[in-house]
Amino acid sequence: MKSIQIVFIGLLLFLFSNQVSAQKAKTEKVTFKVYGNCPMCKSRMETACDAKGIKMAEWDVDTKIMTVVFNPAKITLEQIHQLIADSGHDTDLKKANDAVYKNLPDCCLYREKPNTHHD
Ligand SMILES: [Cu+2]
Repeated sequence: MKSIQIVFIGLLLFLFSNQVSAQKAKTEKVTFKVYGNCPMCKSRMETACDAKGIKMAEWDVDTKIMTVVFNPAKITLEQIHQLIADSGHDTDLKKANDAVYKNLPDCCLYREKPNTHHD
């Protein structure tokens, strides 16, 4: 009886691990440019990416490159660009709304002062 249970548990684990790898295969990794200045910008745009379908979002302050791992079945790349633009940051695809942009802290105004924090 015990051996049947072990075989059964083994089978469950096998099915489960297959499912996990199937989910992993569904994600896509992209990199694109997002304009911003500082760690505050980084946290703002990464928080904006805290959405369904986005597994990971990381922005590099120096290169201005955003790396996103997402599930295309749940969210489109265009929607991701829109989320970031909605937080006040221009991407190479979507421009942030001027009103939202103007509400950013002074040091984050990357359009007029792209070199804040680098002086
Ligand atoms: Cu900033």
